[in-house]
Amino acid sequence: MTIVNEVVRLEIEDRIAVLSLDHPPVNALSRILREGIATGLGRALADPGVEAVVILCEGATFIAGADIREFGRPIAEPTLAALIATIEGAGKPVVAALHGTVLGGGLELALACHARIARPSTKLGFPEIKLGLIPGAGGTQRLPRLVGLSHALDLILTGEPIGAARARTLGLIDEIAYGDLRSAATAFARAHLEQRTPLRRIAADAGRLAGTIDPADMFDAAKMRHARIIARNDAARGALNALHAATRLPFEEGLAREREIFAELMNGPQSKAQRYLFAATRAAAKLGDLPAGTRPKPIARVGIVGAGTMGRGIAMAFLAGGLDVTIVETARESLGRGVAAIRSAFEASAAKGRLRPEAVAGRMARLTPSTALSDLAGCDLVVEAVFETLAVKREIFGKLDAIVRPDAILATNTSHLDVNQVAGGSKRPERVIGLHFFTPAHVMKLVEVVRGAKTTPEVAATAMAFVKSLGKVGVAVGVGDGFIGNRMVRVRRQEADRLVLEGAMPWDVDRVFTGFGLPMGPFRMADLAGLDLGWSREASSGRSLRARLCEIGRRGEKSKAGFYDYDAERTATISPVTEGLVRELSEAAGLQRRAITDREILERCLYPMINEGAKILEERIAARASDIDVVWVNGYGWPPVMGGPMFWADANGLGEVLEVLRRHEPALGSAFRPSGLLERLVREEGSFTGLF
Ligand code: 3H9
Repeated sequence: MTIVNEVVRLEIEDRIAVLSLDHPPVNALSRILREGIATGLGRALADPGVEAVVILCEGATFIAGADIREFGRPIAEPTLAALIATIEGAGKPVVAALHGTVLGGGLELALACHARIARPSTKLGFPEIKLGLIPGAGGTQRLPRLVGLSHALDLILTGEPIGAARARTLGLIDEIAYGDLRSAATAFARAHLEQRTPLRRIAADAGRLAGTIDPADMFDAAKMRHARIIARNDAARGALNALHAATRLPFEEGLAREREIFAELMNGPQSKAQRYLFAATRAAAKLGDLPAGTRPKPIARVGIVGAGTMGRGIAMAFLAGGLDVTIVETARESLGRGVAAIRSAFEASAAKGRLRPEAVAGRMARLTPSTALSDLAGCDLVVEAVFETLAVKREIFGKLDAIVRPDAILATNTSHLDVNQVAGGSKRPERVIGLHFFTPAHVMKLVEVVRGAKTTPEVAATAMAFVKSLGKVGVAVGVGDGFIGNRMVRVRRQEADRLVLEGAMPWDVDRVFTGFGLPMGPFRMADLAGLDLGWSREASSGRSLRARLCEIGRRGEKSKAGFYDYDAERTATISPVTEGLVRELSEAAGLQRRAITDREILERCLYPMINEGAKILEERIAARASDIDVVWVNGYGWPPVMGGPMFWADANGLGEVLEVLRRHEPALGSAFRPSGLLERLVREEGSFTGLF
């Protein structure tokens, strides 16, 4: 065995050289790894005793891509492109032995090898689009040649990985290794030699592209299939162009076109935003203040109190995560309705092909419905998802104290109550935490993990790890009304409501937000969530537009009417009823309606929201500005290509944000009073995202 460098070893066994790469955590193609592979490969190819080479990785995965941390800086030699050309041009067979997540540049390197063999659990994909990029080391040119244009379009535009079985069907890999990967790969290489299989260089022939009858039709079909991804997405347009080049240019020219597009995207604003979010999401997952040695505890059995909308969604998220769930509801009928709703939601997913039909039964078998809190005795974690009434939540926690194990975690799903006060209902406030799921909880990725004053580091670490294990994005937040997301939304809503009274219509406000780049504006979003959230007929003020709409049965999209009217396809149209109510309310408030510019709408709704974000940072409700952005992207549909509100504010200039707030403060009041942090950052020419 020879050590090539710190991360690459070379072993030669009976004519086969095995290059093993060991560059934790994910074998990213940093300079040192590229160097090691180039040197090791050079030696193996020059050695007359070596007839074939196997490239494999130690650790959890084969190469998961280029090293993202090197992006935006000059790339040191050897470049990935050069390394890939050397591999493909080798005169001896090079076999890629794959496991884990073979992504981006890792898959590009594997495609340069002459054959690929993978463990059954391997996932393969081109996630570059999620970083605002396209595969930049030949992926857009080799993939369509290997698997055909249509599949290449799907893989590159969605960025979603596929499993080994599918990869084998598409021809992306040649073999699945059911036993030990290393032995299977060396045996595979040996068979290649014995059968004198010609070296397959994907670049050297048009492969499946040669059989493409009508590429234009395939592009049109892919544009329809992926219309939502392509809209306003520079990388998607870049991918289409690069794949177009693959269909009409010789390989080398296509490669040059790919390189050009990759470089443009890398320097563009969208990729910068998406790369920032990649790091932001991983930073959010880490609690910076844990004492050394704090370890998360495993969670296997979970309980939920409440089978209403939230309880059901949370139960579905837990069941999808493979957990045993006990759901408790006081009234038998409500419990039955909740369980039936869970089953039918899973069945609907199965009917759409998103879930295997047998998985529905499997998940339902892990659900235990009950009307007795005492059935939660064996749970590691219990989440209460009952009404937003402090006294009720405190009472439940008090009762749970006597039922669950002393080391179990009690979580509240409150969206705005003081978690410390909820925790006060329990004799073990140190084991209480907030888990604020977003509706629908089985779909939305975000969970705000609310650390109370007494929550122990171990409970916080366990909650964060647990949320990650569900495939969700956890962001730790401090106690404060509305935490991060709802607190900022409230400021926006207050201003949007005022604008509507003064002269704008709800659809004017929404149009400004969609024009800005968000998928929907505040009024459309409110219709989707339901206007009666937190409203009751008995307590209705009847004074706000929202209350008036609820009173006449316009409860949002679910009732086919809210701020907008909805047809059977849920298409929103302008509502004359809403318009009439708006005018009535303006008159009742003694306001002379006036024309309001789009600029004013944006300034008044967006800038105080950013100001609120700054206050959230000052109060340490959020640990980092990037946590706020992670909340907005994963919980409120802020497009990743725009980074998040705090990133946007930095990019747009904090000086301008401050100037706008100061200009509006005299007339509009406290939401526009600039936060001290914002003033300081402008003075010091700092930025939100540069703070921590
Ligand atoms: C590309 O390849 C471009 C090419 O086409 C062309 C080039 C010319 N680089 O996510 P985790 C770190 S673009 C550097 O928590 P998991 C990550 O920051 C790239 N670092 O683990 C974290 O570090 P830390 C295409 C990376 O098990 C640690 O690894 N590839 C990279 O949940 C663990 O990460 C991708 O986009 C990287 N490429 O998931 C793949 N990847 O502990 C991106 C990860 O210091 N990566 N790290 O915070 C992933 O999707 C997931 O990390 C993966 C593991 C599925 C691999």
